[in-house]
Amino acid sequence: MPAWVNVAQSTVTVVSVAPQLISANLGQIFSIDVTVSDVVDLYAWEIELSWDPSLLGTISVTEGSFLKSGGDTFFIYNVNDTQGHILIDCTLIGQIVGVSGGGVLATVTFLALGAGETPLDLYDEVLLDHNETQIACQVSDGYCYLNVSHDVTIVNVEASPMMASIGNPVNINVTVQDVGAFNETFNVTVYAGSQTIRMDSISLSSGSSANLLFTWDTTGYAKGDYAIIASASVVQGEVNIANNYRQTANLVTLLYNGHDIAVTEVEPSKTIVGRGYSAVVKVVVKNYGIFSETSKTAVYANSTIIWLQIDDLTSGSSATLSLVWNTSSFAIGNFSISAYVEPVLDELDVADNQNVSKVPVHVGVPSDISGPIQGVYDGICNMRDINYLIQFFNTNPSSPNWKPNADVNNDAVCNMRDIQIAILNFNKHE
Ligand SMILES: [Ca+2]
Ligand SMILES: [Ca+2]
Ligand SMILES: [Ca+2]
Ligand SMILES: [Ca+2]
Repeated sequence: MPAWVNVAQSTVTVVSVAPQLISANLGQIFSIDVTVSDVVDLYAWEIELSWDPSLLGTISVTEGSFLKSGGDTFFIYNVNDTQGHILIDCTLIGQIVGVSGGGVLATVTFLALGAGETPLDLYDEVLLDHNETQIACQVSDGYCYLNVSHDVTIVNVEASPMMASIGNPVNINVTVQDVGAFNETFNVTVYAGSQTIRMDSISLSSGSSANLLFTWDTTGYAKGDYAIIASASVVQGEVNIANNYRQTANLVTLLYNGHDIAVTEVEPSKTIVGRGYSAVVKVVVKNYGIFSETSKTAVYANSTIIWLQIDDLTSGSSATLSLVWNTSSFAIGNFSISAYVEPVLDELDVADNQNVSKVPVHVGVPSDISGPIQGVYDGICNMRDINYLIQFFNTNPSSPNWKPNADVNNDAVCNMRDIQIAILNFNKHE
C-alpha cells in the first residue's frame, strides 16, 4: 500500500553574499551586500566573512536597511585586512520585537588588489529573535573573479604652433601611457582632420608612459582649420577604448601663402521668424592669408542686404558678427541667409568668400511656429501654436529644451509675452 507523505513547505532562512558571482578588474572598487531572506522576528545578528587578503582590501563597511526598519540599532564591525576577514554585529535596541522578511544586513566595499579568484566565505553566523533564541539558517557564499586589465591611453596631445603657413612644420607632442597590468605593444597614429600624418609602434611596460614627437609636414595640405587627433590601437583584451583617442583643444590653422579671406559660418538663430520680429544671424569671417587685411562683409536675406561690416583682420584671425535681422520690411516667404566678403587685392581663392546658411528662414504670421507636426509652421496661428508655446513656457537659452523659434519677440525667454503675440494674431493666416 503506498503511503501518502505530506511534506511541509517550510521556508528556510538564508544569509547570502549578493551578488553571488562578482567579476572586477584590478584597481576597481566594488561592493557586495550581505542579505537575509525569509527570516521571522530577527532582533540581532552576527556574521564573519573571509577572503584572500592578497586579492582584496576593504574600503568601507556600512549597515544595511533591513534591521533599521524595525527601530534603532547598534552596528559594529572589526576588519582584519592582513588575514582577510571581518566580524560584523548588529542588534536592535530596546524591548521590541524583531523584523521579518528579507533585506540587506550590511554592505562591504572592496578594492581589487590582485588578479585571481577568491571565495567570499560567510561563517559563524548567528541570528537571534527578540527572546534571544537562535534562528536556524543557512549561508550562501559569494565568489569573486578578479581580472587583470589591458588598457592603453592617450594622456595628452598638443600642437605647436597653432598657426602655420602651408609648407612649414607643425610639431605634435603625444603622451601615451600603459595603465593596464601587462606590457603592451601598440600603434599610435596622429591625424590632421581625416588625413594620417604618421603611425608609430611603441612598447610600454605596465604603468609606464612615453612622449612621442610627430612632425607634420604641411606641404600639399589645403589652407583651413584642422583637428589634430591621436589614436592608440586597441590591444588584446582591452575593454576601456574611450581613452584611446584624444584631440587638441583647439584647431590648428594652415595659412595660404598670400591673400585669402573667407566666410566660415552663417548661422541664423531661428528657422521661423514672425513678420515684424527679429532673429540673430551669426557670421564668422576669417583671414586665411599671411597678410593683415581689411574685410568688407555684406549679409543678405535672399538678394536684400541686411548688414554691412568692415573689420581689420590680422593673419589667421577671425571676426564674429552677431547681427539682429528685423523682418519688418520683408514679405512673408522663405529667405536664404548668406554672407559675402569682398575679395581682397590679389586674392585667388574666391569660392569661399560666399557662404549660405544650411536651412532657409521662414518669415510668416507671428507665433505661427507649429502645426499638425510639432515645431513646423502651417501658415496659421491658432491653438496648436499656443499649446506649443505653453510646452516651452519659461525656457531660456540655457534650458536643455530651449526652442529659439518659440521666443517670438526675440527677448531670450519664452513666456507670456510670446503667448500674447499669438493671441493678437489668432486665426491670422498667410
Ligand atoms: Ca584604453
Ligand atoms: Ca577666399
Ligand atoms: Ca500654426
Ligand atoms: Ca520671448
